[in-house]
Amino acid sequence: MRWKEKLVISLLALLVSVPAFAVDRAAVEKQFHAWLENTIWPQVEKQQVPRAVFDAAFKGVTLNWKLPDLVPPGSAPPKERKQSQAEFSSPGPYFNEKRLNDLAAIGRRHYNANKALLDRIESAYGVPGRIIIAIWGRETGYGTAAIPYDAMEVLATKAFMSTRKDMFEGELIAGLHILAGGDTTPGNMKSSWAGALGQPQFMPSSFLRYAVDFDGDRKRDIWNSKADTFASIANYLAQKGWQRGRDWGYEVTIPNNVSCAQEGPDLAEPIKNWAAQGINRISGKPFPSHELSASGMMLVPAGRFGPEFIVTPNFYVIKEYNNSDLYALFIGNLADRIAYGSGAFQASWGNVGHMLRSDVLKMQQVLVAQGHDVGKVDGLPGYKTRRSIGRWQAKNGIQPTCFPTEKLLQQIR
Ligand SMILES: [Ca+2]
Repeated sequence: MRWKEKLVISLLALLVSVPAFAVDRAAVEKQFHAWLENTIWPQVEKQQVPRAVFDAAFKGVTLNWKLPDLVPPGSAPPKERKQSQAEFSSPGPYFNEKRLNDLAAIGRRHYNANKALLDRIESAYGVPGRIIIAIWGRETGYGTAAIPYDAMEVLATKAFMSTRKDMFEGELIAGLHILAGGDTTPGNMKSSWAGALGQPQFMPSSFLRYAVDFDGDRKRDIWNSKADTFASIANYLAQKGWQRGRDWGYEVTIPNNVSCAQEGPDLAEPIKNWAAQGINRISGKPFPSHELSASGMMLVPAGRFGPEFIVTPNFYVIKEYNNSDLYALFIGNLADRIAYGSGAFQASWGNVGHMLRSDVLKMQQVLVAQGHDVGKVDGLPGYKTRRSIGRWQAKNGIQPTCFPTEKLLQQIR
């Protein structure tokens, strides 16, 4: 949940979501309040949410017409933007060096200043402080990002009239349970424009499941308490399966004669098996001995054109926070900078990307017709597409590169 990107997306969405005709806002506002009373209240009443909590939650709440993706009653849902003409973005720009460097400098100060607290949290949940601080930095700029919205206003508006009403109705009801539990008050329950709460940016349903009180005041305060924020992030990752004592992954070099088509979470091998193929850490250090018998997976987000990794299952746990390989790599890289003073990935991101998704889609269709599993046929080169490309290349006597390029588009037809 990247607040800066979200801001950009929300601005873009604002441009496209303005209904083509005038909506009678006063009438819609009336419908909204009737809907709260007739649709939401009966549900939460059955779930033992007190009436006083319900009333306090919606006191003074009105629809927020400035939110993106709104579909007021009586208006047509926004047309889906056509994706096929879009380019998929190349991974390089995601790792803006200045941004990462700045984030790391500030993160290191927080890491050192909170070392004792982070150590206690690691011993309770098994998640290292460097990972917690990196996620906190990425999500809300170490708690400095504005989280300006009243959560109930956002959740209620989106549950009443947005493109994802059903999901938000569940989150609205979860929000009422948070208030009923007494962790915070309506005035303090702040969210992003998308309803993500507090410094860890939890949706309300995640808050109910994963937020914890770590400073002992019996309130899970992810808005104001650092201890609660850090421990809640750690508990989230722990519940998602974080393996204590293991790192997230390592940048490596893969020898030319070793195929990149061995990528993917479903092709895990003990790390010593990867090392036996000649795959070594790019830093020149050996893999830590306690990792050698544990499982690792090859990850090549830009095929042979960019940095190469052996990641651990913890990499995929970070993806539970935000389902993107690049997000998880960003967190891992930032965490390493914070704790070890390291820098950018050593290999450079090649100048790849710049292809139309429709062209990648064509390649995927040919590969599927030839019996390959490319995952979702969506014009995006995920790991199954990348490794199918590598297998196709090997079969056709071409050195596998495992990434779509213009040249390959001419070859795979
Ligand atoms: Ca607390």
